[in-house]
Amino acid sequence: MAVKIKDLPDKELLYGHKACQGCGGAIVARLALKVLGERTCVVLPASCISSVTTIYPQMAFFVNSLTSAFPAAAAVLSGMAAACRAQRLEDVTLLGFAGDGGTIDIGLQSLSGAVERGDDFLYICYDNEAYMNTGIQRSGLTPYGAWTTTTPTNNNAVGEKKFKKNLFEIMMAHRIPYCATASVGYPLDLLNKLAKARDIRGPKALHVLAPCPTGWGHGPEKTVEIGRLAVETGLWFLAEYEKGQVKINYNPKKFKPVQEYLIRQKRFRHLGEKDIAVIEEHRDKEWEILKKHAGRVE
Ligand SMILES: Cc1ncc(C[n+]2csc(CCOP(=O)(O)OP(=O)(O)O)c2C)c(N)n1
Ligand code: SF4
Ligand SMILES: [Mg+2]
Repeated sequence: MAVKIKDLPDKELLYGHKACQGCGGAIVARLALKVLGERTCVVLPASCISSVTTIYPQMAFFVNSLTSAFPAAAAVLSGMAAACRAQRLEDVTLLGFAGDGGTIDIGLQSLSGAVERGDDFLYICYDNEAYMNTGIQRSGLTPYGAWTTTTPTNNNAVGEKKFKKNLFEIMMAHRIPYCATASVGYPLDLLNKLAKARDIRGPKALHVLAPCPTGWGHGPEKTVEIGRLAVETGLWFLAEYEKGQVKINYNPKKFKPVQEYLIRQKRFRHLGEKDIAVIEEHRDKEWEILKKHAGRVE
């Protein structure tokens, strides 16, 4: 059944954290707990969200939470799933909440192993497209052209020269029971995907675009707008994979010009027309692949 905003509990399970104003990752965590509820145990690998929520004694999660080693979130979730089975705890939701670096780079093998084992957990990658907690270094999910401290843009350099890895496809390749992409720009879509994931047994993964005002260079009040523009320009996509089928949740006839998204962020301000053409060409190729997936049943 579709989630309605008015049905969400008033009770907050994440508050008093020290994230920057407008932090997309903090929005994702707050919304996740609204849907998943008090019987949630969160595993947080080293990241912005683990740092800003666990400044003792001002702990911000009002559910059980555990900070894991950077590569180990999904392995810890597997251990917790075994403990739940041993104690016959069936009403607990195990939630991994990791950044892009902690997921697509150092955490990928532990995530792959846990998904392969078929343990019952939900893994959320909040994607702010760089290692923000340690000072904005690039990750395997940093987009083409972005400035970071390890992809400098002086002397007309383009910034990041590679394209984002595709976590959605990586999870699909595991034949995971459910995975989806989402954006803080579409909170209802995110809430519904959280609810669906909560009710499916086995491993589930959500990849959520989570703008970061500090690392992306936009105003804190623009987080949701930027999250929407990413989707409307086709640079991010909303899709689900379930029972071997891909569904595209938002498929515009025409994308907005990518400049509308790029121009609002300081990390892209050095880009010229040639770079923008590269970004658009890559976007169109990615959409062709996505549409092919959506037309196929496994
Ligand atoms: C093995 C190991 N290497 C490096 C670090 C330092 N470290 C802590 S958080 C972090 C960046 C995390 O980036 P990401 O997962 O994208 O989360 P974000 O901070 O962007 O929210 C790094 C490199 C660490 N804690 N452990
Ligand atoms: S640096 Fe970015 S991800 Fe980290 S707390 Fe600030 S806004 Fe959130
Ligand atoms: Mg990050």
